[in-house]
Amino acid sequence: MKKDTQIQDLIKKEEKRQKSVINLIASENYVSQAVLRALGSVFTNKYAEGYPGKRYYGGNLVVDEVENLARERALKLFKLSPKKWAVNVQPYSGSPANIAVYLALVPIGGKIMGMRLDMGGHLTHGHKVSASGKIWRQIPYGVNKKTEQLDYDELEEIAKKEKPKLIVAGFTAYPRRIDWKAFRLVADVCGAALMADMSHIAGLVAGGAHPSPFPYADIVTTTVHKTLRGPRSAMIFSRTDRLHASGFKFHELIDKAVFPGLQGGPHVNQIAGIAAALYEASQPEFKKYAAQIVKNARVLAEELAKKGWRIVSGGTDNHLLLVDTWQKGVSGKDASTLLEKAGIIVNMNAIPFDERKPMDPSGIRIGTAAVTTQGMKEKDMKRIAARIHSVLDAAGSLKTEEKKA
Ligand code: DSN
Repeated sequence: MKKDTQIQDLIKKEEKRQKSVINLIASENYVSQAVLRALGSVFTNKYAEGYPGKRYYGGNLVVDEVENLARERALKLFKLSPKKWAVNVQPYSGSPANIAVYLALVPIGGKIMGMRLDMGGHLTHGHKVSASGKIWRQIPYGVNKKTEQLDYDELEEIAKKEKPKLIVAGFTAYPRRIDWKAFRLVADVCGAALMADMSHIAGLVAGGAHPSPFPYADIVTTTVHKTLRGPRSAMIFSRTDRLHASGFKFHELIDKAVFPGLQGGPHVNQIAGIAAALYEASQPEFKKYAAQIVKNARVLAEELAKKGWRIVSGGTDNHLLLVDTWQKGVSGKDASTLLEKAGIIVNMNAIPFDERKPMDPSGIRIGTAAVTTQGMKEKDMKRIAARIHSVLDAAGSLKTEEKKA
Protein backbone atom coordinates (compact mmCIF):
# COMPACT_ATOMS: atom_id res chain seq x y z
CA MET A 1 0.00 0.00 0.00
CA LYS A 2 1.27 3.44 -0.89
CA LYS A 3 1.91 5.54 2.21
CA ASP A 4 -0.74 8.19 2.99
CA THR A 5 1.24 11.36 3.54
CA GLN A 6 -1.72 13.73 3.32
CA ILE A 7 -3.06 13.22 6.81
CA GLN A 8 0.46 13.28 8.32
CA ASP A 9 1.08 16.56 6.56
CA LEU A 10 -2.18 17.98 7.92
CA ILE A 11 -1.30 16.89 11.46
CA LYS A 12 2.07 18.66 11.14
CA LYS A 13 0.36 21.72 9.70
CA GLU A 14 -2.08 21.89 12.61
CA GLU A 15 0.76 21.37 15.12
CA LYS A 16 2.54 24.32 13.57
CA ARG A 17 -0.64 26.43 13.64
CA GLN A 18 -1.28 25.63 17.29
CA LYS A 19 2.31 26.60 18.20
CA SER A 20 2.28 29.82 16.22
CA VAL A 21 -0.88 31.43 17.65
CA ILE A 22 -1.97 32.83 20.99
CA ASN A 23 -4.91 30.61 21.80
CA LEU A 24 -7.50 32.34 23.94
CA ILE A 25 -10.44 30.02 23.22
CA ALA A 26 -11.95 29.57 26.69
CA SER A 27 -12.89 25.91 26.13
CA GLU A 28 -9.57 24.69 24.70
CA ASN A 29 -6.30 23.52 26.16
CA TYR A 30 -3.10 21.64 25.26
CA VAL A 31 -2.91 18.05 26.52
CA SER A 32 0.28 16.29 27.60
CA GLN A 33 2.15 13.65 25.59
CA ALA A 34 0.81 11.03 28.05
CA VAL A 35 -2.79 11.96 27.20
CA LEU A 36 -2.05 12.01 23.46
CA ARG A 37 -0.37 8.61 23.75
CA ALA A 38 -3.43 7.15 25.51
CA LEU A 39 -5.75 8.58 22.85
CA GLY A 40 -3.63 7.10 20.07
CA SER A 41 -3.23 3.72 21.80
CA VAL A 42 -4.47 0.23 20.91
CA PHE A 43 -7.44 0.74 23.24
CA THR A 44 -9.14 2.30 20.23
CA ASN A 45 -9.40 -1.23 18.79
CA LYS A 46 -11.54 -2.60 21.60
CA TYR A 47 -15.29 -3.02 22.04
CA ALA A 48 -16.38 -2.97 25.67
CA GLU A 49 -20.15 -2.48 25.90
CA GLY A 50 -21.21 -2.71 29.53
CA TYR A 51 -19.30 -1.81 32.67
CA PRO A 52 -16.26 -3.34 34.46
CA GLY A 53 -17.02 -6.97 35.33
CA LYS A 54 -20.23 -6.91 33.24
CA ARG A 55 -19.26 -6.68 29.57
CA TYR A 56 -20.98 -7.98 26.47
CA TYR A 57 -17.60 -8.76 24.81
CA GLY A 58 -14.67 -10.97 25.76
CA GLY A 59 -11.11 -9.73 26.11
CA ASN A 60 -11.89 -6.90 28.49
CA LEU A 61 -9.73 -7.70 31.52
CA VAL A 62 -7.26 -4.90 30.78
CA VAL A 63 -10.05 -2.53 29.75
CA ASP A 64 -11.74 -3.16 33.11
CA GLU A 65 -8.52 -2.09 34.85
CA VAL A 66 -8.42 1.10 32.78
CA GLU A 67 -12.04 2.04 33.49
CA ASN A 68 -11.73 1.25 37.19
CA LEU A 69 -8.54 3.29 37.43
CA ALA A 70 -10.20 6.27 35.72
CA ARG A 71 -13.17 6.01 38.11
CA GLU A 72 -10.96 5.76 41.21
CA ARG A 73 -8.83 8.71 40.12
CA ALA A 74 -11.90 10.83 39.35
CA LEU A 75 -13.41 10.32 42.80
CA LYS A 76 -10.06 10.91 44.50
CA LEU A 77 -9.30 14.10 42.57
CA PHE A 78 -12.57 15.71 43.66
CA LYS A 79 -12.23 14.32 47.22
CA LEU A 80 -15.34 12.15 46.97
CA SER A 81 -16.08 9.11 49.09
CA PRO A 82 -17.08 6.03 47.04
CA LYS A 83 -19.77 5.57 49.70
CA LYS A 84 -21.48 8.77 48.57
CA TRP A 85 -20.54 9.20 44.93
CA ALA A 86 -20.13 7.15 41.76
CA VAL A 87 -18.74 8.28 38.44
CA ASN A 88 -19.46 7.20 34.89
CA VAL A 89 -16.46 7.83 32.59
CA GLN A 90 -18.05 6.55 29.38
CA PRO A 91 -19.81 9.64 27.89
CA TYR A 92 -18.28 10.44 24.52
CA SER A 93 -18.36 14.17 25.26
CA GLY A 94 -20.24 16.88 27.14
CA SER A 95 -23.40 16.94 25.02
CA PRO A 96 -24.16 13.20 25.33
CA ALA A 97 -23.31 13.39 29.03
CA ASN A 98 -25.97 16.05 29.58
CA ILE A 99 -28.53 14.25 27.42
CA ALA A 100 -27.88 11.02 29.38
CA VAL A 101 -28.67 12.85 32.64
CA TYR A 102 -31.98 14.12 31.25
CA LEU A 103 -32.85 10.65 29.95
CA ALA A 104 -32.14 9.29 33.41
CA LEU A 105 -33.99 11.87 35.48
CA VAL A 106 -36.61 13.78 33.50
CA PRO A 107 -39.67 12.23 31.82
CA ILE A 108 -40.09 13.04 28.11
CA GLY A 109 -41.64 16.52 27.88
CA GLY A 110 -40.64 17.32 31.47
CA LYS A 111 -39.24 20.68 32.53
CA ILE A 112 -35.52 21.40 32.76
CA MET A 113 -34.53 24.78 34.14
CA GLY A 114 -31.36 25.95 32.38
CA MET A 115 -29.52 29.14 31.48
CA ARG A 116 -30.42 30.65 28.12
CA LEU A 117 -27.75 30.13 25.46
CA ASP A 118 -27.50 33.86 24.75
CA MET A 119 -26.81 34.60 28.42
CA GLY A 120 -24.01 32.04 28.82
CA GLY A 121 -25.75 28.65 28.94
CA HIS A 122 -25.05 25.69 26.65
CA LEU A 123 -27.10 24.29 23.76
CA THR A 124 -27.71 21.14 25.80
CA HIS A 125 -29.19 23.08 28.70
CA GLY A 126 -32.53 22.98 26.87
CA HIS A 127 -32.12 25.27 23.86
CA LYS A 128 -34.82 24.67 21.25
CA VAL A 129 -32.43 23.69 18.44
CA SER A 130 -30.87 20.95 20.59
CA ALA A 131 -32.43 17.56 21.38
CA SER A 132 -32.46 18.78 24.99
CA GLY A 133 -35.05 21.40 24.02
CA LYS A 134 -37.01 19.20 21.63
CA ILE A 135 -37.43 16.18 23.90
CA TRP A 136 -37.73 18.18 27.11
CA ARG A 137 -39.00 21.68 27.83
CA GLN A 138 -36.57 24.38 28.85
CA ILE A 139 -37.52 26.75 31.61
CA PRO A 140 -35.03 29.48 30.83
CA TYR A 141 -33.20 31.76 33.19
CA GLY A 142 -30.64 34.47 32.57
CA VAL A 143 -28.58 37.05 34.38
CA ASN A 144 -29.65 40.29 35.99
CA LYS A 145 -29.69 43.13 33.46
CA LYS A 146 -27.88 45.58 35.71
CA THR A 147 -25.19 43.36 37.24
CA GLU A 148 -24.94 40.88 34.35
CA GLN A 149 -24.60 38.25 37.09
CA LEU A 150 -26.89 35.50 38.37
CA ASP A 151 -29.77 36.71 40.48
CA TYR A 152 -30.63 33.87 42.85
CA ASP A 153 -33.86 35.48 44.09
CA GLU A 154 -35.11 35.63 40.54
CA LEU A 155 -34.11 31.98 40.03
CA GLU A 156 -36.09 31.04 43.11
CA GLU A 157 -39.20 32.80 41.79
CA ILE A 158 -38.94 30.98 38.45
CA ALA A 159 -38.43 27.63 40.17
CA LYS A 160 -41.41 28.17 42.48
CA LYS A 161 -43.64 29.09 39.57
CA GLU A 162 -42.53 26.46 37.05
CA LYS A 163 -41.57 23.55 39.33
CA PRO A 164 -38.97 22.01 36.99
CA LYS A 165 -37.85 18.40 37.52
CA LEU A 166 -34.20 19.32 37.14
CA ILE A 167 -32.19 22.50 37.56
CA VAL A 168 -28.98 22.85 35.59
CA ALA A 169 -26.30 25.09 37.09
CA GLY A 170 -23.17 25.63 35.03
CA PHE A 171 -22.27 27.73 32.00
CA THR A 172 -20.09 28.21 28.96
CA ALA A 173 -19.76 31.96 29.06
CA TYR A 174 -20.24 33.09 32.65
CA PRO A 175 -17.18 34.82 34.11
CA ARG A 176 -18.19 34.92 37.77
CA ARG A 177 -18.11 32.52 40.70
CA ILE A 178 -21.11 30.20 40.96
CA ASP A 179 -22.89 29.99 44.33
CA TRP A 180 -23.71 26.27 44.36
CA LYS A 181 -25.39 26.48 47.77
CA ALA A 182 -27.82 29.09 46.46
CA PHE A 183 -28.65 26.76 43.57
CA ARG A 184 -29.33 23.93 46.06
CA LEU A 185 -31.77 26.16 47.93
CA VAL A 186 -33.51 27.03 44.65
CA ALA A 187 -33.78 23.32 43.77
CA ASP A 188 -35.14 22.53 47.21
CA VAL A 189 -37.97 25.07 47.00
CA CYS A 190 -39.49 23.10 44.12
CA GLY A 191 -38.21 19.58 44.85
CA ALA A 192 -36.02 19.51 41.73
CA ALA A 193 -32.84 17.53 41.37
CA LEU A 194 -29.72 19.69 40.97
CA MET A 195 -27.24 19.06 38.19
CA ALA A 196 -24.01 21.06 38.07
CA ASP A 197 -22.36 21.20 34.66
CA MET A 198 -18.83 22.18 35.67
CA SER A 199 -17.32 21.54 32.22
CA HIS A 200 -15.66 24.93 31.95
CA ILE A 201 -14.33 25.15 35.48
CA ALA A 202 -13.54 21.49 36.31
CA GLY A 203 -9.79 22.19 36.37
CA LEU A 204 -10.33 25.16 38.67
CA VAL A 205 -12.46 23.05 41.01
CA ALA A 206 -9.82 20.28 40.98
CA GLY A 207 -7.07 22.79 41.71
CA GLY A 208 -9.00 24.59 44.46
CA ALA A 209 -9.44 27.81 42.43
CA HIS A 210 -13.27 27.67 42.35
CA PRO A 211 -15.70 26.33 45.00
CA SER A 212 -16.72 22.73 44.46
CA PRO A 213 -20.31 21.87 43.47
CA PHE A 214 -20.10 18.42 45.08
CA PRO A 215 -21.38 19.36 48.56
CA TYR A 216 -24.63 20.57 46.97
CA ALA A 217 -25.37 18.82 43.67
CA ASP A 218 -27.05 15.47 43.05
CA ILE A 219 -25.33 15.12 39.69
CA VAL A 220 -22.19 16.74 38.33
CA THR A 221 -21.34 16.55 34.63
CA THR A 222 -18.09 17.71 33.14
CA THR A 223 -16.09 17.57 29.98
CA VAL A 224 -12.46 16.67 30.48
CA HIS A 225 -10.83 18.78 27.79
CA LYS A 226 -11.20 22.34 29.03
CA THR A 227 -9.49 23.63 32.19
CA LEU A 228 -9.07 20.01 33.32
CA ARG A 229 -6.66 19.55 30.36
CA GLY A 230 -7.60 16.03 29.36
CA PRO A 231 -8.94 14.31 26.26
CA ARG A 232 -12.14 15.34 24.47
CA SER A 233 -14.51 13.31 26.64
CA ALA A 234 -16.82 13.63 29.65
CA MET A 235 -17.76 12.22 33.05
CA ILE A 236 -20.99 12.10 35.08
CA PHE A 237 -20.73 12.02 38.87
CA SER A 238 -23.85 10.99 40.80
CA ARG A 239 -24.86 10.52 44.42
CA THR A 240 -25.09 6.94 45.59
CA ASP A 241 -26.62 7.80 48.95
CA ARG A 242 -29.65 9.76 47.74
CA LEU A 243 -32.74 8.66 45.90
CA HIS A 244 -34.12 10.43 42.86
CA ALA A 245 -37.82 11.43 43.04
CA SER A 246 -38.57 8.26 41.02
CA GLY A 247 -37.39 6.19 44.01
CA PHE A 248 -34.31 4.87 42.19
CA LYS A 249 -30.68 5.61 43.07
CA PHE A 250 -29.14 8.40 41.01
CA HIS A 251 -26.08 6.43 39.94
CA GLU A 252 -28.10 3.43 38.81
CA LEU A 253 -30.32 5.63 36.64
CA ILE A 254 -27.27 7.37 35.15
CA ASP A 255 -25.40 4.16 34.31
CA LYS A 256 -28.45 2.74 32.51
CA ALA A 257 -29.02 5.99 30.64
CA VAL A 258 -25.42 6.15 29.36
CA PHE A 259 -25.40 2.48 28.33
CA PRO A 260 -27.58 1.06 26.88
CA GLY A 261 -29.85 4.16 26.94
CA LEU A 262 -27.83 6.50 24.78
CA GLN A 263 -24.49 5.03 23.79
CA GLY A 264 -22.99 1.79 22.58
CA GLY A 265 -19.40 0.77 23.18
CA PRO A 266 -17.35 3.22 25.22
CA HIS A 267 -14.26 4.78 23.63
CA VAL A 268 -11.68 3.05 25.77
CA ASN A 269 -8.80 5.11 24.40
CA GLN A 270 -10.58 8.23 25.67
CA ILE A 271 -11.10 6.59 29.06
CA ALA A 272 -7.36 5.82 29.21
CA GLY A 273 -6.76 9.48 28.34
CA ILE A 274 -9.09 10.56 31.16
CA ALA A 275 -7.12 8.42 33.63
CA ALA A 276 -3.85 9.97 32.42
CA ALA A 277 -5.24 13.52 32.74
CA LEU A 278 -6.66 12.86 36.21
CA TYR A 279 -3.24 11.69 37.38
CA GLU A 280 -1.74 14.96 36.16
CA ALA A 281 -4.50 17.03 37.76
CA SER A 282 -3.85 15.38 41.12
CA GLN A 283 -0.21 16.53 41.22
CA PRO A 284 0.74 19.58 43.34
CA GLU A 285 1.76 21.56 40.21
CA PHE A 286 -1.85 21.48 39.02
CA LYS A 287 -2.97 23.60 41.98
CA LYS A 288 -0.51 26.28 40.89
CA TYR A 289 -1.70 25.92 37.31
CA ALA A 290 -5.34 26.45 38.29
CA ALA A 291 -4.50 29.50 40.41
CA GLN A 292 -2.42 30.97 37.57
CA ILE A 293 -5.28 30.55 35.06
CA VAL A 294 -7.48 32.72 37.29
CA LYS A 295 -4.74 35.32 37.92
CA ASN A 296 -4.08 35.54 34.19
CA ALA A 297 -7.76 36.06 33.35
CA ARG A 298 -8.04 38.76 36.01
CA VAL A 299 -5.01 40.66 34.69
CA LEU A 300 -6.23 40.39 31.11
CA ALA A 301 -9.64 41.78 32.14
CA GLU A 302 -8.08 44.59 34.19
CA GLU A 303 -5.68 45.60 31.43
CA LEU A 304 -8.39 45.64 28.76
CA ALA A 305 -10.67 47.64 31.06
CA LYS A 306 -7.88 50.18 31.65
CA LYS A 307 -7.70 50.64 27.90
CA GLY A 308 -11.41 51.42 27.78
CA TRP A 309 -12.97 48.06 26.87
CA ARG A 310 -16.18 47.15 28.68
CA ILE A 311 -15.82 43.82 30.46
CA VAL A 312 -19.20 42.11 30.92
CA SER A 313 -20.20 42.00 34.63
CA GLY A 314 -17.21 44.20 35.43
CA GLY A 315 -14.58 41.48 35.65
CA THR A 316 -13.90 37.80 36.10
CA ASP A 317 -13.50 35.28 38.91
CA ASN A 318 -12.59 32.32 36.71
CA HIS A 319 -10.73 31.45 33.51
CA LEU A 320 -12.78 33.57 31.11
CA LEU A 321 -13.95 37.07 30.34
CA LEU A 322 -16.46 38.55 27.94
CA VAL A 323 -15.59 41.78 26.18
CA ASP A 324 -18.34 44.01 24.79
CA THR A 325 -16.49 45.02 21.61
CA TRP A 326 -19.63 46.53 20.01
CA GLN A 327 -19.57 49.31 22.58
CA LYS A 328 -16.56 50.65 20.67
CA GLY A 329 -18.13 49.90 17.29
CA VAL A 330 -16.47 46.54 16.55
CA SER A 331 -18.79 43.54 16.17
CA GLY A 332 -17.81 40.21 17.73
CA LYS A 333 -17.30 38.64 14.33
CA ASP A 334 -15.07 41.45 13.07
CA ALA A 335 -13.13 41.39 16.32
CA SER A 336 -12.50 37.67 16.09
CA THR A 337 -11.50 37.86 12.39
CA LEU A 338 -9.14 40.78 12.93
CA LEU A 339 -7.54 39.18 15.96
CA GLU A 340 -7.02 35.91 14.07
CA LYS A 341 -5.19 37.83 11.35
CA ALA A 342 -2.94 39.15 14.13
CA GLY A 343 -2.32 35.61 15.46
CA ILE A 344 -4.73 35.79 18.41
CA ILE A 345 -7.54 33.21 18.46
CA VAL A 346 -10.76 34.04 20.33
CA ASN A 347 -14.41 33.30 19.65
CA MET A 348 -17.19 35.77 18.96
CA ASN A 349 -19.80 35.53 21.68
CA ALA A 350 -23.18 36.96 22.58
CA ILE A 351 -23.20 39.21 25.62
CA PRO A 352 -26.21 39.30 27.99
CA PHE A 353 -29.23 41.04 26.41
CA ASP A 354 -27.41 41.16 23.08
CA GLU A 355 -29.35 42.92 20.36
CA ARG A 356 -27.15 41.57 17.60
CA LYS A 357 -27.44 38.14 15.93
CA PRO A 358 -25.57 34.99 17.10
CA MET A 359 -23.55 34.88 13.85
CA ASP A 360 -22.29 38.41 14.49
CA PRO A 361 -22.84 39.20 18.16
CA SER A 362 -21.63 42.11 20.27
CA GLY A 363 -18.68 40.53 21.98
CA ILE A 364 -15.83 38.11 22.22
CA ARG A 365 -15.04 35.45 24.82
CA ILE A 366 -11.46 35.15 26.03
CA GLY A 367 -10.02 32.34 28.16
CA THR A 368 -6.62 31.73 29.71
CA ALA A 369 -6.37 27.94 30.23
CA ALA A 370 -4.33 27.18 27.08
CA VAL A 371 -1.85 30.06 27.37
CA THR A 372 -1.35 29.23 31.05
CA THR A 373 -0.45 25.66 30.04
CA GLN A 374 2.25 27.24 27.86
CA GLY A 375 3.66 28.89 30.97
CA MET A 376 2.37 32.42 30.42
CA LYS A 377 2.02 34.70 33.43
CA GLU A 378 0.71 38.16 34.33
CA LYS A 379 3.36 40.07 32.33
CA ASP A 380 2.41 38.07 29.21
CA MET A 381 -1.25 38.96 29.80
CA LYS A 382 -0.34 42.66 29.82
CA ARG A 383 1.43 42.20 26.48
CA ILE A 384 -1.55 40.27 25.03
CA ALA A 385 -4.02 42.90 26.26
CA ALA A 386 -1.93 45.60 24.56
CA ARG A 387 -1.97 43.66 21.28
CA ILE A 388 -5.73 43.01 21.46
CA HIS A 389 -6.28 46.69 22.17
CA SER A 390 -4.15 47.91 19.28
CA VAL A 391 -5.88 45.57 16.78
CA LEU A 392 -9.42 46.33 17.93
CA ASP A 393 -8.90 50.01 18.62
CA ALA A 394 -7.68 50.55 15.07
CA ALA A 395 -10.82 48.83 13.76
CA GLY A 396 -13.07 50.81 16.13
CA SER A 397 -11.54 54.13 15.07
CA LEU A 398 -11.99 53.19 11.42
CA LYS A 399 -15.69 52.47 12.04
CA THR A 400 -16.11 55.83 13.81
CA GLU A 401 -14.46 57.61 10.87
CA GLU A 402 -16.78 55.75 8.47
CA LYS A 403 -19.83 56.83 10.49
CA LYS A 404 -18.68 60.47 10.47
CA ALA A 405 -18.04 60.46 6.70
N1 DSN B 1 -18.62 24.62 22.87
C1 DSN B 1 -18.04 24.65 24.19
C2 DSN B 1 -17.53 25.99 24.51
O1 DSN B 1 -16.81 26.53 23.69
O2 DSN B 1 -17.80 26.52 25.57
C3 DSN B 1 -18.95 24.13 25.21
O3 DSN B 1 -19.26 22.83 24.92
